[in-house]
Amino acid sequence: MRFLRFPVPVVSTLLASLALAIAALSGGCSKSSDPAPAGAAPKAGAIKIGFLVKQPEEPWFQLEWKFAEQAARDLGFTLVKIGATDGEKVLAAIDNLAAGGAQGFIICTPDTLIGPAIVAKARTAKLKLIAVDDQFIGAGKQPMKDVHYLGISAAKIGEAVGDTLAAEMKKRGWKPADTGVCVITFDELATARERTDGATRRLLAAGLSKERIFRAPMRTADIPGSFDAATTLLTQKTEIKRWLICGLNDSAVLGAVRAMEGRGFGPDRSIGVGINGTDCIVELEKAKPTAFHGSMLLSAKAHGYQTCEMMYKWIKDGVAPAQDTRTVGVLITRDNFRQVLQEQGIRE
Ligand code: FCA
Repeated sequence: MRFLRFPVPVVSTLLASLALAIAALSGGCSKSSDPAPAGAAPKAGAIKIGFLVKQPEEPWFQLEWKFAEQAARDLGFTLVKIGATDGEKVLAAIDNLAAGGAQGFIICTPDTLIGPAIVAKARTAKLKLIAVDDQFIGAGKQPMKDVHYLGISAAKIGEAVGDTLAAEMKKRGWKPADTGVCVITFDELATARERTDGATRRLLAAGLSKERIFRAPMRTADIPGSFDAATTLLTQKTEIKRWLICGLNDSAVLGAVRAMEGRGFGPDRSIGVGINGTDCIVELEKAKPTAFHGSMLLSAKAHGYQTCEMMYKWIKDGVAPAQDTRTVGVLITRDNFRQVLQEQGIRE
């Protein structure tokens, strides 16, 4: 396993200005970076790489694409961005990529259990494949370690969330006995489970009792899914006076923060720490602090740019990438987010 350092600063435009290119290939895949003149067919032998994401509307994935576009410009390949929100779209997109002359693709799959089907299709189509963010699950529910993968060190990042929540609880003088933990879970996704398990482990170590750690499963991994999960929990646990909130990513925590606000738990009585650092910028920019204390900022550049670079070298020079690469996160809060996001090339 290889660990990456945090990425070097790069110049970039605002997140908000990112164009959403969610196009099925048949409906016109966005060719974001083509060194050939507009309308011209790619030169014979030109490199074309697909980048498929499961939730194209989320800032995290838009940012991955943005860094992928940067790689396409720097290295001179054609990037095909595809929003693949379900298994059928993924399989159709692979066919279309092959028909369109691509040599490989990078994918954050909408369903990790279709990993074997993706591998089989890629093999038939002679396309190279790198899984990003969400690792494929194969036989016996085990991760498919034979598929090249770049993802986060999920357990460690989850543990850092737990440590941050525990430290904030202490700073405010809250006693573990008065405090409950709202763990917004999405156990069907391994990287999500590892994150929330990591946070839970550290909160237990900090003195929170098992009886006060409540798991609230999301039906969908987005803000409405988390809002509903937290609302159900709050309806049941009316005796809890203060809450700590963790989840798979920023959206999971934001949904719970909104649900808490609706029931009178503002920043004086709840604390949330997210993961991604890219989907909470508007929240941190709010003039008045909310319960969303901060987030573990991940390296969108490694996930977007570096996966493309790996794929490009694999296609061009036959150099296969590392089998398993894990990236780290750094805590951003209202105090430092502007500076850190600028350093990481996410904001100007
Ligand atoms: C998963 C999550 C994303 C992001 C990524 C690294 O795919 O759904 O929000 O955290 O891992």
